[in-house]
Amino acid sequence: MATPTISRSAWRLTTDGLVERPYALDWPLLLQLGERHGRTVESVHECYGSPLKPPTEAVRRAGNVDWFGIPLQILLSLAGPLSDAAAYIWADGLDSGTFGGVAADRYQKDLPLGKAMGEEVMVAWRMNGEELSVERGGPVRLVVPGWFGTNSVKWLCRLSVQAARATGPFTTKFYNEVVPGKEADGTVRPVWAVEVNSIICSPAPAEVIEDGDVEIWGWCWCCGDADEIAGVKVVLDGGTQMVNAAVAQGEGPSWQRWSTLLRLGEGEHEVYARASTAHGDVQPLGNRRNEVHRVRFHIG
Ligand SMILES: Nc1nc2c(c(=O)[nH]1)N[C@H]1C(S)=C(S)[C@@H](COP(=O)(O)O)O[C@H]1N2
Ligand SMILES: [Mo]
Repeated sequence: MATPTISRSAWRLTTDGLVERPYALDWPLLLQLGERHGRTVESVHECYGSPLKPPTEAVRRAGNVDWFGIPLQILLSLAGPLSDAAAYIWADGLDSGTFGGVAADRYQKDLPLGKAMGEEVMVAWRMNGEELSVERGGPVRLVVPGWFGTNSVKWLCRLSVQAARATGPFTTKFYNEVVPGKEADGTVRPVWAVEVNSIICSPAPAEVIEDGDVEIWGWCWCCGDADEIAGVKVVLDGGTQMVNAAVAQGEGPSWQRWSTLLRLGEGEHEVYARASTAHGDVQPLGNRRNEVHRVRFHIG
């Protein structure tokens, strides 16, 4: 909607809902907790794309980030035992305004308790070693590794333990999509776990390279939860060469580097990379937000 103006001295993070001891935390207290429980998580940060458009075009807005903060589960545990009815954590950001013709006084998302309790899910205030800027969600944001960026609520002001899904527009009207392959019966799911994906970093589009052995490389990732990258296939010129790239070990929810050497002759070439997971998910060849990335380049 719009970037809010937040004064650090007035900022509070409230934890309430189905808990024994609702409480509010200010900035100095958060820093104190950080000294005891602070940790760093390296994680892919990927935008799903506009929820006003169908997910049939590649987006490729992704990065890999070092986040510093404390696990969400610690903030929840400070509120005492959760009620048996607890099933979701609602997270509110302080931005308000209108999006897609709908007015909202908060940006509100939710996480099922199972994900929220994962040790990778953080309330973060540093990114890549620096204090979070206001554009990045400072003073404090939620970070949900393995899930699309939309779930990582910026300008966090409230965590609420609830029995049912959040009721605001960003969980009801926006950010729900038809499950790929279920178009016929229209089964819908929330935009939560990222889909298997990869990008080519080199060659760059339209790059001119000398002939010989050329390194093709990029990054690949998937949601990490209970799944992992099984491999990356590199396909040249519609299939004249097909090889399995070497995939470097990743750390937790971070992306992984893949690379291969191809011997290339003069002329125009097109290469794509196709990542797959241990669960058998594979990047679509087209017509989908995580479709394979194709790069055309020139040798000679
Ligand atoms: N409060 C709030 N948090 C938000 C959003 C927002 O509009 N308001 N946008 C989300 C979306 S869609 C994405 S992709 C990420 C972008 O985070 P970045 O700007 O740090 O890349 O923030 C998410 N968190
Ligand atoms: Mo996004």
